[in-house]
Amino acid sequence: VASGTVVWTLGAQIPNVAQAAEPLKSIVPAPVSVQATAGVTHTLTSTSKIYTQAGNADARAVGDHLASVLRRSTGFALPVSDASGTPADGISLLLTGANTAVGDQGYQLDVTTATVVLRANTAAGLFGGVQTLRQLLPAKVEAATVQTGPWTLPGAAVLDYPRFVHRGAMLDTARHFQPVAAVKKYLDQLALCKINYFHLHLTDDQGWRIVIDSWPRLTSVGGSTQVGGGAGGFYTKAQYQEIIAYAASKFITVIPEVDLPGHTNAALASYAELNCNGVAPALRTDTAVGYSSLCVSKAVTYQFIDDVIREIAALTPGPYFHIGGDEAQATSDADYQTFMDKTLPIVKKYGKQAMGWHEFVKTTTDTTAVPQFWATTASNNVVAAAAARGHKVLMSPANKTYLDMKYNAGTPLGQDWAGRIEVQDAYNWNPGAYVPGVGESAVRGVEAPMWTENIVTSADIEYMAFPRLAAIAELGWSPWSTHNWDQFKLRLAAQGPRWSTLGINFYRSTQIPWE
Ligand code: TNX
Repeated sequence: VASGTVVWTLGAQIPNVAQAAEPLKSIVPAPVSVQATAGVTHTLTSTSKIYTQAGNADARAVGDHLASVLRRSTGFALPVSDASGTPADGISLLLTGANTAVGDQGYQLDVTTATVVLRANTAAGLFGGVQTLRQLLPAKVEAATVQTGPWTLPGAAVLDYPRFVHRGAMLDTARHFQPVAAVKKYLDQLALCKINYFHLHLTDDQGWRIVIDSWPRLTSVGGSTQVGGGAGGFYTKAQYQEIIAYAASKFITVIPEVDLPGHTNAALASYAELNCNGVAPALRTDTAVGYSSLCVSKAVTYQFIDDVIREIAALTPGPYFHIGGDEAQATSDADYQTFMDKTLPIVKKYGKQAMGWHEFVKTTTDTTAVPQFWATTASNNVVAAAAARGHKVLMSPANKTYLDMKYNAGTPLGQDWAGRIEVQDAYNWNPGAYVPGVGESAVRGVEAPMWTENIVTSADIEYMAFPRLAAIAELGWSPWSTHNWDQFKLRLAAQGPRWSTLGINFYRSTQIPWE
């Protein structure tokens, strides 16, 4: 380490912390390691340039994304062009020379007086590095209109890569339909936190939200209402693809969910033949759960499932298909087993890997099936047995990660069946040592679900997601050695002005000393 450098790992004993520039101490999620170069800064000017790996369209797209963020607030031209070698000025986004430790999602960021250099092995890594770079500039860099500088970054060397391969967020578009614009807005916010999977809950008792050409009444009837009786809505196939492409531009993979065999009243109301008694029930706009089931004994049920999975899989580039499987109280255990025995091979047939709420995993020994743990009690035999067989588990304990839970008794939105979740509750647990028998190596990652029984607008989503989403994202990204509430709350506090500038309606928890 050269003299003049302050080196520390966040969460460990921080030497000379006073010497480090404030933004370097406030990155969320916390990087693996940060070195501050005392006395060095880099200032963007009207002649600054952005260079990207020559001949690489994906790196260029990340450079264009960075330029669009910076142009809005700085007013600078920031032309983007091919890098030749390692440029001697400007901001460079390079796919060469990265420390091998950064893997396929991490990055290395070096800020010197003359240059800002991001290095990664993939464009996804560069994109993650850009999210960190944004946090090294003043909060007003996030403004939509031109602001006054200076636009100064602290001298630094950051080395960073995720703890888990999967940092996810889910949005329930069934209970309250979420228009494409609202989904895109949430995707913008997820990207800030280095979230890389977006789980789209597309069907439930109260609504079916995606067009299936071979079963058109699913949306014309099943998509026509929502909780509370509003007009509902649905995505056309083109709109679903628009969401996927928008997510992909932020290196986020979409996981579609069709919740089966329960949570299916909207489908049952749309097609009488899917019901064992041949009678279509009424559409439902209440929030009860556990009363609906597809008819396990009818052949038409599996024709329906084949068509639905085939049509959605054909539009979905990501490797996962989420089949729900939760709260199937209206399906007997034997029928549930029969149902999964017939449905899981259909997911495979269309080239996808099955994901489901954790109870489905008791029906299969196929270790490519991913259980999503959502219980409120950590000890869980079904999930521990799955981990022992070799399944990788996605962690969404409802009393830690459910973004629809109230923060406290005074929270106007949300529910509290899994408890109330203040920011510290969302942060203070270890996904790699939470469920007995499901250790670090059996964990695929974390996901924060947003159910929308009484969450309607983007403002509602933001209020419930922020700041807890940042806590869950940090648990998924940052090394456990950085885990420290007293430091995390200060880092979160520094995000407040950024979120305000971005117009995010975050909850100003009294646990956080907001700046
Ligand atoms: C339980 S968690 C559900 C959802 C509800 C949610 C509300 C899970 C797999 N199922 O159907 O929307 O609680 O918090």
